[in-house]
Amino acid sequence: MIFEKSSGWLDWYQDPSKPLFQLPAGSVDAHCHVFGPGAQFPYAPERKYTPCDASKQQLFALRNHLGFARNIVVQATCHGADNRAMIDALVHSDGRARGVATLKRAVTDEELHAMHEAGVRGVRFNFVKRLVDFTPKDELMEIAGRIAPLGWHVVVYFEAADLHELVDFFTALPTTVVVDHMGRPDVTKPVDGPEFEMFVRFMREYPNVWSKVTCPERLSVSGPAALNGERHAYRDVVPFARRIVEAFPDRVLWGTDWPHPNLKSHMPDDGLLVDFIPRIATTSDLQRRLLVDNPMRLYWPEET
Ligand code: 0GY
Repeated sequence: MIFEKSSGWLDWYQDPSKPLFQLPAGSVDAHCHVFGPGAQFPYAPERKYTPCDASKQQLFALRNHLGFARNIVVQATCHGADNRAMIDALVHSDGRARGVATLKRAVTDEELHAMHEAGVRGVRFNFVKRLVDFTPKDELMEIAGRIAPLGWHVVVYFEAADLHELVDFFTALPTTVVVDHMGRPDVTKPVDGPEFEMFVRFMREYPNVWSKVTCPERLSVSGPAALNGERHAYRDVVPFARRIVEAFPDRVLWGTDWPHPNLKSHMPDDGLLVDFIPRIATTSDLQRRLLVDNPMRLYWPEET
């Protein structure tokens, strides 16, 4: 499938391959974004990067091409706390997308209820310094207290080195907490070394903590090169993701991260990313939980 390329895009992968792995029926791409289009939904003045436009129509075309049934559209930092592009995608998805917003404490109850109506089910707190300016933790805790009664959860994004400093805040949150990209482990370190062990212990000790086993393309040092001509890209990330999937099979999610903001080294082939899944979830039972049961329980609980 070739996406039609409009002017002004940077080069995200235009011709994703068809995955060899057949996704289970009802699979959810639980981490992806829409960007703009900037002419309709301007990027935030405080953004740290300006992305290529990546529209809802392109996201839905990719969903169908890869074989997903639904999407979770996560508000990206380049749109700040202006959630209109993300919400526009939800309301045009025929009920097949739900979302995660970025909020400021000034948000009104009416706005929260309108977002819920549109399909928002979570709020994202981003602690990655290259992406966002600092927000005081008391403001974040106040927001968490306001979204908890709606049944929403908190998605957190941070660097592995910052976990020890954030643990107390995360464990005080009154909701389910979903960690982006396994807390960004350094995959050149041992999978059973102290840094990743700390993340595993964090999940073990706090049963309300979930993890997205996402973004091998961001974490990998070995990169996308296929091994022996097979579709075995990002092999250095496999032991980390597999460990989390096997230890916490009911608290993991998977997503493409399309359109892969901010990647400098390469743009991944989303078909190759889908073929990463059976290497980290090695049985059909683990695959169904990762791709269907868990995201449905979190985002469409009324259907489970
Ligand atoms: C991701 C990762 C990144 C960017 C964002 O919201 C964002 O801008 O999340 C990143 O640069 O690591 O999950 O999309």
